[in-house]
Amino acid sequence: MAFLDSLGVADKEVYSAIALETKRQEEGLELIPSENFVSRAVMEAAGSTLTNKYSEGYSGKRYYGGNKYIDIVEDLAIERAKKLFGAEHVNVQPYSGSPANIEVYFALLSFGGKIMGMSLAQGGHLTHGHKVNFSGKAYEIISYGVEEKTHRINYDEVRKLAKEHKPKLIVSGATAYPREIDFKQFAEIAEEVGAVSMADISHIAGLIIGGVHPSPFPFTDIVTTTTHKTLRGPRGAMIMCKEKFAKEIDRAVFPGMQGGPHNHITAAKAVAFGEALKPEFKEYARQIVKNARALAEELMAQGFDVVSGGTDNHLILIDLTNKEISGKQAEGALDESNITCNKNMVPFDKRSPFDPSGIRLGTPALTTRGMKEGEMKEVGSFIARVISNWQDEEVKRKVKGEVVELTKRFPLYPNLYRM
Ligand code: DSN
Repeated sequence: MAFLDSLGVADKEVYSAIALETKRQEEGLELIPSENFVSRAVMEAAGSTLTNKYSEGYSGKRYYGGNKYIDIVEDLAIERAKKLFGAEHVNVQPYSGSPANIEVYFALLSFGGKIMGMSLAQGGHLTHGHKVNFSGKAYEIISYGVEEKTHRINYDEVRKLAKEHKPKLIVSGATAYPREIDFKQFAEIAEEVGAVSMADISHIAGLIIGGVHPSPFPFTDIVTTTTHKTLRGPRGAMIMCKEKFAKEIDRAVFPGMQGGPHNHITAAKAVAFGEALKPEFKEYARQIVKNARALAEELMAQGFDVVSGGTDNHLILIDLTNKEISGKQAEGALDESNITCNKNMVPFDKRSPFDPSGIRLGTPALTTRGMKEGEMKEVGSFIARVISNWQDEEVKRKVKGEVVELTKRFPLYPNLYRM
């Protein structure tokens, strides 16, 4: 070979950044609800020779030769995804969640067509129609949110809005909604107004597999999900749909929007789906929810205002308005103590998205490390100590030490990327 095939020898600069990031992950408490830690097997597939191959098209119908093994991998990913969710048709090629959503819109609507989705400011996603996103620029958007009093979706309001505006597509799903989503009601509302129903289950896909969140199947027409959140696979996405939408969806993905599929990632998706089919994954999903509940309870006991008064899923949204700290300041202070979360808007936030009133926390990653309710109590008290003393360097340093000690009891990637 013309190059040295060990990264540590071939490129010390990149290797050292990866090693430092690995150490950061090992020695920190990862509480961003959309993040997780993949297995070594998933990582190995993602770092495989499949990155070398072009495969535009679909299994058995490719635009390049030499795809017989790529077909095996893509077929495996599709079959496993179908089994996991009970989906009729699956496209595993979407590069990530945002392209997947845009591909669905591209498949179903002409530009200017009407889409109804949850507003980002109240828990939705940029691609559900935000004005700075392609979805908000290319389509007419009708946004729904949550009720001011309960911070929950009011399905009567959603129905009223749908009847008034008659969208062509109704999108359900969220990135900062700690409560159960009633996908069945969404599908019924869509049917009542003659719209197609779409559920973006990116955040909760793993919980659905584990039976701890209601599934959008079989009633929802189209379901998108990323594969790297609670599903614990590689960074990527897929689109699942009823057979009658299969042709349009596949054509929107390729040649409509994308080029060659990322075959190494397809392989990693197949491996992750194989893991998610095992009974242990259901246990993992159940523990995510138990941990989120335990963390929410501890935080409420410590005087935090938890949006909607708790959680049904993997995610907790804290409104810091009653504390002397903004979301951005809280994110920064926690980071100094090796606790990673993200600042987030809370419903009806009076502050800006760049420095909102809240932070968003989640338990998928810590649960992967093996932490349980007892550790969540500790984590809640770390968060409380840092936020109550966020300008006190000594407290932040002390908590950081305790965080590192806790993480040592839950090793993540032993012997991987050492300096
Ligand atoms: N970035 C994802 C999240 O954190 O929820 C959504 O795309």
